[in-house]
Amino acid sequence: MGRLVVVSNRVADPRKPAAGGLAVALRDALLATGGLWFGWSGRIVEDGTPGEGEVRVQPAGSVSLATLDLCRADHDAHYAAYCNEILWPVFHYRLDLAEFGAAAAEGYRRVNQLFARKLLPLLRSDDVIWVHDYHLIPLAAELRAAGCAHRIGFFLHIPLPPPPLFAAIPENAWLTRALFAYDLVGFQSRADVGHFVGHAVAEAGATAFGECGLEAFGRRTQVRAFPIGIDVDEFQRLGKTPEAREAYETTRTEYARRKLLIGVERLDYSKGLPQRIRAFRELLTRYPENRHSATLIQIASPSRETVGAYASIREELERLCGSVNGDFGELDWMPVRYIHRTVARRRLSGLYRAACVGVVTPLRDGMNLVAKEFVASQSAADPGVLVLSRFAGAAEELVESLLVNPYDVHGTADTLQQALAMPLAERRARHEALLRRIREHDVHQWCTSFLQALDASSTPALKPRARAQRSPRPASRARPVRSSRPR
Ligand code: ADQ
Repeated sequence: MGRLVVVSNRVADPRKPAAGGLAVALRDALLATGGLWFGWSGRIVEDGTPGEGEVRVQPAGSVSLATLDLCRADHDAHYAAYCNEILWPVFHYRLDLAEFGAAAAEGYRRVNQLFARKLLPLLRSDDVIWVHDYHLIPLAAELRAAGCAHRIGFFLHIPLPPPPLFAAIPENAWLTRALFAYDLVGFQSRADVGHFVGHAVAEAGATAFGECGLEAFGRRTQVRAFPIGIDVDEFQRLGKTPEAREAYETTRTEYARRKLLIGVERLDYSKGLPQRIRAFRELLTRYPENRHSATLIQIASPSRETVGAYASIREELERLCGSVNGDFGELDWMPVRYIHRTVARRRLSGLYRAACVGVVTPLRDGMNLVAKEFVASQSAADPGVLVLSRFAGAAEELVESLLVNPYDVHGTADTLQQALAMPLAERRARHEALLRRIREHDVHQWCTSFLQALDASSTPALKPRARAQRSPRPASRARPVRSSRPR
């Protein structure tokens, strides 16, 4: 494979452990190929010109980090509006929260064009380009329009909704066409692949070829599921650090007479937090033996706080936690400990280990890495139980967890009770199977299998070059709908 070029909204120094999941995942491939990582710098130029931005390239060991500034208008239309107020809610099945608008779509396209224009001069002929996530769906199409013939792959970290929901985005035809500019399109789950194939067949008359190929708009692309994992060894090493041990021991001592349940996420409406607190209230109501005992530690880190929907979910969560504590709490027992903060990863692994039950109940999630971190942190001798939403991508893999429908508050409460009462032998058997699974499909395997598939994706355009992308709105006008199904 040639040099790996990663493009994502944000860039991190892969040598730094605090860089987080994606950086850890890509570190080996970037270091091995002396790769380039390209993305937004995080800086907003208040009075900058739309469609313009300065790029800075800096070395990080053998890897180069190239970052691009965005002007206020581009940031607001691309990131704040199109990504956060259209793609994020619709892709998480929340049409009701989407704020559609042509200006946002134009800004989204403008920033993708800017990315393409600034990236092109940095490319070498043997580069392999891997584009990440919903911020950059049209990037390959913009690169192709400028003559880029490199192998380009795309991975969507969030879910892809079923065709009728995707079709509600006014620019859905443009987005679908843009995905065909990639040689490989990766999704988190088989369900997401099915949604994309269904949409491409129904709306664009796509036809299938080979095992995972789709053909439309005069281009062929491979479409496959690559469920992302965690670095299990690294997470287990974190669990042995003094900070992790301290978090574990303090928590265990403080809650010696209690049974701990833990939830950890960004405070996002996709994570099912109000439903979880309602289910916990129901647990205390239906199974009173848990009073004075079961304690839910809910860590929800601040996220996109300027977006209205996030402010209201925060208010709702605080109100619900307050009412459970007011109605059930005692002087020596608070049923819910809600913490609106980011917790250091090392401490987090100690907290996961101290808990009897990991409560991971999103209403919709691409994968959900917290579920895998919880499993990796447990002691094999006395492991906790994972309660997992059937609507997380992880549910396709982690079938030995206790799967719940988070909308069903009573059912979730019953399952929490089952988890709290589970005998040791069953906990061990389930944990052993889950750990084996997350080891087999860890983040390194995810990265390697995507890059191998991209390398093997010899699916050249049927026409010499995909046609330049039209602007989002005109392209979204109906194409003839054909109902051919994939072979
Ligand atoms: P996220 O929506 O951010 O990611 P998730 O997969 O759960 O969701 O990853 C969150 C990460 O942040 C985990 O490593 C977790 O430990 C950490 N984290 C969350 N809250 C924290 C807190 N309060 N303090 C400290 N750390 C915290 C998106 C998609 C997911 C997909 C990932 C990776 O939405 O579905 O799994 O990308 O592809």
